[in-house]
Amino acid sequence: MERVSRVVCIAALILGLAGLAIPISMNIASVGGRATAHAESATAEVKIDNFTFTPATITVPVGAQVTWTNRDDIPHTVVSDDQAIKSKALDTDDKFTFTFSKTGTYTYFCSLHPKMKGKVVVQ
Ligand SMILES: [Cu+2]
Repeated sequence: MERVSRVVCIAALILGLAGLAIPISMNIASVGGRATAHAESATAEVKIDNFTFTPATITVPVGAQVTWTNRDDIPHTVVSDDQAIKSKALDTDDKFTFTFSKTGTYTYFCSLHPKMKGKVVVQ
């Protein structure tokens, strides 16, 4: 009898450990998926650094929020070619967020440095 209960106890311990391990590994998997699948998530980030939008072209689903962050020491803006998107001058570490609710290709530039260009493709 004692032997049986010890086996049961060990089995319960193993199941318990497995039960703990499964949620942990699932969490790691979902975090990894979120980090790599930018195009499938509802938000996207564009950095402005060294007079460059990075990435220059991003593809996002309808309804996605795109946030631009100015990492440069000088101000920049985000202005779409049709002026529908228009940020104020962004100082260092300022952010600008726009929600894209319609499909299409949105080309934009910095109104202070018109050679700076970028593109958002909304699918
Ligand atoms: Cu600029």
